[in-house]
Amino acid sequence: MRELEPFLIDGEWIAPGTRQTFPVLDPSTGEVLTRVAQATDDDVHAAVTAAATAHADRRWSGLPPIERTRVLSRIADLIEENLEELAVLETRDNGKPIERSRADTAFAANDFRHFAGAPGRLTGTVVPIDGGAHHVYTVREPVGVAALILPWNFPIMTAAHKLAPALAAGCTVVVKPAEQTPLTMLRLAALCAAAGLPAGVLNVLTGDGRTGAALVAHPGVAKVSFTGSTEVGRRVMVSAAATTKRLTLELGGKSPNIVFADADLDAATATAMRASFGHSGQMCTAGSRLLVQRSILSEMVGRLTAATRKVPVGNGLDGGISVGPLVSEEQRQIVLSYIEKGRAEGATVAAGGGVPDRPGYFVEPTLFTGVTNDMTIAREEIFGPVAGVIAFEDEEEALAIANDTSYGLAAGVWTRDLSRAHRMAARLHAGTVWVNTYNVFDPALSFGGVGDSGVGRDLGDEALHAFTESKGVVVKL
Ligand code: TXE
Repeated sequence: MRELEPFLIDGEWIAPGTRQTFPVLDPSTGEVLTRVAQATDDDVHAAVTAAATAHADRRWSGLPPIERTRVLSRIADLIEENLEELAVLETRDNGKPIERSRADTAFAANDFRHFAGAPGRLTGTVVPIDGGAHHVYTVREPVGVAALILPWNFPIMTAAHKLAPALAAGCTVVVKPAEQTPLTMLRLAALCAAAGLPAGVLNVLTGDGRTGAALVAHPGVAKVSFTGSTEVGRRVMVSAAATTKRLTLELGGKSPNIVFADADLDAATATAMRASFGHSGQMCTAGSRLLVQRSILSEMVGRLTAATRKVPVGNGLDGGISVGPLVSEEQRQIVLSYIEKGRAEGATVAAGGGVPDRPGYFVEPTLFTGVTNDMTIAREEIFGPVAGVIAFEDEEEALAIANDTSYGLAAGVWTRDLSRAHRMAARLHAGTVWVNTYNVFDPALSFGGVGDSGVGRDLGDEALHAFTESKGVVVKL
């Protein structure tokens, strides 16, 4: 790795030069991997101008759809050919277990593979308005310059979730990866160029929230797709309103994972470990509220406690690890303060609750019992390996507790009763409901939330269409 990583504007890799730089750390060790620049307002302007020029020149949208399909497919090929290198880079940058990074990178390739098929499918309609006096049709056009602002928890995957449909729709883009994890996005940009993406179509700026805010405020940006905290998402909405930008916001969650007494308890327990502690709980869909029917409460608490104690913790590159470090010391302090709040508000630590004796930003997988839905740990997104068991009597109470949140990203339901599964799926306020499983995603399935969990959807046709505008054409015959 170089000592300083450049960023990309209009096909040129720009060295940090005299700009302020900041370190990119390995969360497993605290070691400095490299440094990147804090892109300035001038850089933001240059990147947006490059993207706007590429858009105006129709450098990308003007290619035959089959050519765009070819480039997007080639990006998918190159991600797969470089999968191991990208996965190791992701784990070093973010800390996540290497198997997780491999899976995320493979998913990123699939995003491009899936959306590679889209350019030729972006068809309009013919609208029969008045019995033939006019010929009326609609076309789908790219929105223009899209700003893609990424989080640190799934760096390469979120990049692909947004970039693949944006490019498939014919947009040009400026991407700002999270300041904690810029490395795989920079590598992906090099692969996109190698795949034949014309200069200026994809620009990448490193920097923190100031760079993100400058991008959102820039009048040359037509659409913002943001994944991050609800608080910043709201600020993005306010700023974007000034120039009527289109928005997709994928924000936080406090998802319920509901276990009924008739469920397969082995599967429910094993999956609850992944849902709550996978990626150290740094998932917007984390099943951090474990709702358990009272008739099986003591049995499930026994199973969950034993399973939580066995979750393997360690350096993500070692393999076989479920819980790696948190992304930063700051994030660890936030998580530890939530554990303290849980104790102070009367919940019981059944497993974990502390910090393993090793370097890096680790927190033990922590299971609280005796949690009620009004406690802070049941209301606020923790973004750490912390889950709380909440008891319920019956279906109605499970629904009332599950829906008593300002969020609405995802929910899990565990039951062998098919009717109950569908009743619950219909009444849960969530963008995704998983029945007898959790965290199953696909590029074809749209993903996003209701309420404080966001606006619009990543993935699926909905993401593709959200990077387009529909135009009606009316021709008098
Ligand atoms: O998020 P931020 P942070 C949640 C999670 C986490 C908390 C804080 O609970 O603990 O958010 O994480 C850029 N205008 N999620 O501080 O600040 C920023 O540089 C434009 C949930 O990392 O929202 C980064 O690229 N952009 C989540 C991105 O926004 C701004 C994933 C996210 O950072 C900006 C991440 C501004 N004013 C965190 N300020 C999920 N949905 O999965 C910052 N950014």
